[in-house]
Amino acid sequence: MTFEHQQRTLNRVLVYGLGSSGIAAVGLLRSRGVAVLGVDRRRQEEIDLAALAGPGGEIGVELALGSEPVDLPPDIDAVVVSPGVSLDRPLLVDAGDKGVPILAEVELAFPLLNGPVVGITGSNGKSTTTAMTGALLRAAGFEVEVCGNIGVPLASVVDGPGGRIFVVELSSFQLETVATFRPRAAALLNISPDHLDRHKNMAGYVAAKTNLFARQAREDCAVLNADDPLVREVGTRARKRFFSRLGKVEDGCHLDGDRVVEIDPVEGSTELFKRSDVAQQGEHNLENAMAAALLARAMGAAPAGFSAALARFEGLSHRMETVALLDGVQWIDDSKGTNVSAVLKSLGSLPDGSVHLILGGRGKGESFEPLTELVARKARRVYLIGEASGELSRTLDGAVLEEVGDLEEAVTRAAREASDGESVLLSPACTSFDQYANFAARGDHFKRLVLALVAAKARSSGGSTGASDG
Ligand code: UMA
Repeated sequence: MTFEHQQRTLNRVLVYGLGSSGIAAVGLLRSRGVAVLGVDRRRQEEIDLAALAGPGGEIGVELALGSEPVDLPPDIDAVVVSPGVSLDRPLLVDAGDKGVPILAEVELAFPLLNGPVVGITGSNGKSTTTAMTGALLRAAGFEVEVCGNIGVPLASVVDGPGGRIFVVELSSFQLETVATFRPRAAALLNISPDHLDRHKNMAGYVAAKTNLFARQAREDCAVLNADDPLVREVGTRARKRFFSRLGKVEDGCHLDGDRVVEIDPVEGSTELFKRSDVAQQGEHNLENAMAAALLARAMGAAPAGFSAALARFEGLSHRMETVALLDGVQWIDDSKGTNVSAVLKSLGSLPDGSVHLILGGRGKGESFEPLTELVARKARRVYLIGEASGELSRTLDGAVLEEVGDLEEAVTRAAREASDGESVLLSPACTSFDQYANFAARGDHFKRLVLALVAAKARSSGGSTGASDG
């Protein structure tokens, strides 16, 4: 069987990285009869071989594990690269030199989709907006696949009934290597420094993000944040629709008192929902809801069900998620707060002088300087963990800092220090990769530690804890 993909015949493909994205790519390629060579720096015992197995339980894939080849092996027609693999890896440089195409997993999946695509990117809020867009479309009666960087690889949902809308969260890593990916509607929520260790500088990062719009045509829709100067100026052939929390727009949506109103140059104005319908706290969640509503409108959704869907929307794990209220202290998991601007938002939503903040992990090459003033104002104490502790400690003068090493110690110290009416916030401004597999594993560990405190308290007080799970 031969497999035609973007006018190329693929007989043998190298899949680089065997995490969730790579495993989905392997499954898709194998189902199309393509021979696969799977490469990963991890050893065989660290790879989820069961997930890699085909329908009959057989692996059926050649594997090169435990180290990464420097040269591209012979007879490879394309390389599918996992988002976490940097394009400067020698094998990928060699593939580029030899003219062998390097495809993102989303690029592999895109031409095989049997429905239109909504693409969502931005430095912060993209998972929430992706889930919200899915909820609004479902409320309007559409079949939806919510997927991409949110945790469900696009390649894993290719095969399924027709008529689905694919609502895809896209990271800058995924967008670096797309060449034909063209969403019918796409949103850029905001841009602030992130992943600069990978993209080298802000220009590289912005170029990856805006690559989402590069192939859109006039009949497509680009949803842009009018309040973000970098986003406002994005160039695209698509119809630009803006959302604004702060001003008025001519095409898109803005606030009119409590009402979020859509403005269409032809159709006039329509109420989409009320600001008070948005169940999640914080101005950024209002922005996320505005973007989601414009995307859903672009796909033909009537706004009648938007208010109820936003009011029902539960929010995502590890994003300002209250884990427990213990002796009047609110324990909040914001493990997804992996950059400075995310922490500015999470910390900004809490009262001055009341926060025990857990910061640190692996830095991404961005300066922590913008945190200084807000941390000094909001945080009663800061507990520093992971590789970035030293840099954070040098930067955040003016705050009460403790270098505690890891999360377990941070939780122990915060439990001792925090008192009624205060909160303990894990919002680290860093990736988790120095100590965990990913932000979810870090957030889950935090939750386990907090729930152990709740259980210990219950034991010591004979059942009555004064605690509630959030
Ligand atoms: N690997 C190598 N060599 C390298 C780098 C990695 O062999 O140089 C291997 C690792 O050993 C590992 C595999 O590649 O086995 C990991 O691949 P990956 O890091 O791309 O992770 P996946 O499990 O495939 O998950 C990816 C996204 N991960 C990243 O972008 C880092 C997930 O986003 C996404 O949910 C998933 O695909 C499905 O689409 C996570 C993320 O942290 C949530 N994203 C970043 C963010 O949101 O900020 C961008």
